[in-house]
Amino acid sequence: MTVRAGILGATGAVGQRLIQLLEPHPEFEIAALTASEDSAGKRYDEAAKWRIDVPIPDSVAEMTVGATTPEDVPDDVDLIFSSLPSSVGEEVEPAFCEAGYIVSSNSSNARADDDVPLTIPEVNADHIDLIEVQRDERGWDGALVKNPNCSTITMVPPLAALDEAFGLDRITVSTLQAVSGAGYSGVTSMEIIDNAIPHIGGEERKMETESRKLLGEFDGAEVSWHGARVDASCNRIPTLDGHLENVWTDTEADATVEEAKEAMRSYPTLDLHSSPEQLIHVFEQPDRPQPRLDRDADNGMAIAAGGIQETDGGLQFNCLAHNTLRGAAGASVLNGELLLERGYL
Ligand code: 2RA
Repeated sequence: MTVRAGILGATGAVGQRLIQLLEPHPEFEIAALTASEDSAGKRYDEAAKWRIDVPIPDSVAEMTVGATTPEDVPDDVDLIFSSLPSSVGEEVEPAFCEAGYIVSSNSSNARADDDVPLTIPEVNADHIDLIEVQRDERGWDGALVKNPNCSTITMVPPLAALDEAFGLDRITVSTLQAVSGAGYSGVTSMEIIDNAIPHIGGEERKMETESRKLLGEFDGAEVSWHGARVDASCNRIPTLDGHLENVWTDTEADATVEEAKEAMRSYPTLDLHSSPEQLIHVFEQPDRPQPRLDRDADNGMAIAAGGIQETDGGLQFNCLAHNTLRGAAGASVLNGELLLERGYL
């Protein structure tokens, strides 16, 4: 089955990354692009005035952009990818679900809702079946599925590996986040060169709550959030792409560095590196394979972990991921693959 995909917010940084990942993808074809009212009716290459350094094929550049309403998206679109500002998403995404569309969303609204699947396929794929609860409660023919914040995605797979092996009592994280996480306003703010900004609005609470939902247990009816205490501090630094994070965990069981390495080494999509910054260059390879759920593929969508050390309470490690390729856009595409794999498309 080829999934006909629509992209809401197609002209933004994440929208452009979605085009980059979906256009060559064997299971998806881009069938609709939407953006602001001002852009509606224009060719994509006219509407997308501000461009990040990703290839936009002619077939997409020539497409006409619609307005971000269900009326402007063809009925035969099977899956909507959304990367809208949360203030827009909280209005628009339910309208698409009521109209019968399934939405794989990177927008931060509704991630904590009890009936909304918040998924990283390698970590908690079974949570996707919350869709059934959502449809019963909301009467939608469509469905809303969320991926977490890109900074959350970077740390949760390595944390899941340690949680499975040792149990986690407490998680503390300090992030060093690239400016591309802030989209247009971020990338143009490279004036922060030789500076660091010790706060990213709302980011800390997103990481603290989303990680507990992702690491929680799903019994078929509801998710019991993980009981670990999570504290986050988020910093913006002058790099273009790639979130680097320092994580401390208090483990329930004693854990050695070697045991932690083994737990991470065998966890899907984790690349264990002695120094995680090596990985960022993998994402920039022009011939990098597309994101796939295939655990064994060297798909370049891995999350680097490394620098594991023992601490008084447990372990400390570093992790790094490309925030718009493995985070944002890639996370939404991997959830699209999960929806397809589980028969929801
Ligand atoms: C950021 N994680 O980096 C947030 C949203 N992309 O700004």
